[in-house]
Amino acid sequence: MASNFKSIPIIDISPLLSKYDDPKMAEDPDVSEVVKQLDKACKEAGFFYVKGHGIPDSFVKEVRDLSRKFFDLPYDEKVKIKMSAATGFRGYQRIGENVTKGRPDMHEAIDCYREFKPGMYGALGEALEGSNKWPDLPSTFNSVMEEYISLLTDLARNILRGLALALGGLPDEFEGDRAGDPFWVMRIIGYPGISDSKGLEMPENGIGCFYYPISNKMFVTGLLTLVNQDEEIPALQVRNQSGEWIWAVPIPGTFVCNIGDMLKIWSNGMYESTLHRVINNSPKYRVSVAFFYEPNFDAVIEPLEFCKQKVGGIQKCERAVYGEHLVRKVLTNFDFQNI
Ligand SMILES: O=C(O)CCC(=O)C(=O)O
Repeated sequence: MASNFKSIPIIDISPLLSKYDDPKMAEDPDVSEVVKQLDKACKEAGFFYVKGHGIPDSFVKEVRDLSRKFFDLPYDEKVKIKMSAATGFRGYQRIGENVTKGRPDMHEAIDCYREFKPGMYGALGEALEGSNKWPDLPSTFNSVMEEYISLLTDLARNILRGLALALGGLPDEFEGDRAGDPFWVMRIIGYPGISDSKGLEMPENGIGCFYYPISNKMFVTGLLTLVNQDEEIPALQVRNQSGEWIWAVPIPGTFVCNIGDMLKIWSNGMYESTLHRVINNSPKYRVSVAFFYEPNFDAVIEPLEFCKQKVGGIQKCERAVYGEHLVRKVLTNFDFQNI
């Protein structure tokens, strides 16, 4: 449960990255300091910024710039990579197709998932079978995004090594059968400003805004999310224990990270995901790129033994199979009738 935090901590993770393959990383005082901060942030807010992550700001910005260029294209161009059940829920969705608690969300997006061989996950994986749908324009979109995914996968894996230590485990606790083959998800998202509905009506009680409680949002189901947010527009808010919405203001050179529901189970409830929402009350169009580092598709998630031992061996969270959880969310997340 989040505390009454008033701001979101900023953690310099560079010591963690420089020692990531050192078998004695846990004993390094600088790594220990990062681990302490990660633990505090996960217990108190479920959210933190990371700086010192090693990915050049110019590249992070290029990813946002290309996203903005794509969303600026006419609808006829964007819809060429339209998402549907037949594309394995990969591709472009227009404003209003993504639904939270029956209400259309005020964003458009391209969704992509880790690709896998058809049949690899049996009947359960069928819903997500398909190749990612990259647009022809801007022409470098595909190559830049593929490189970004590769960098973010490594970065998230290294942050998780720190989180594993923070929980009291070994650095590679989330490797192998757990999340060694992460079923990553990436959402490239555009939020119209208040005067920019792109010809679509705003929902009744949300001028230029959309709300999405984490518990109801499909992609916030896994381990760790890294958000590359527009540097100009504060829009992401995180709810503290007393219900106040705390701004996750854009901080250049950082990613905003939050922990997911599968980490709650693995940590036996020590860490918990936190409600958040995005409200773009500015007249400007906002872009963000959210990368979700997830468990292996077929991972069975149950509280880690050492996390159970901390509370007298009591199991506080129910087991889940990640792929089942994800597919259930995907299948209830879209309203294609809106198209
Ligand atoms: O756009 C953002 O700032 C946050 C996106 C996000 O966290 C999500 O889609 O779950």
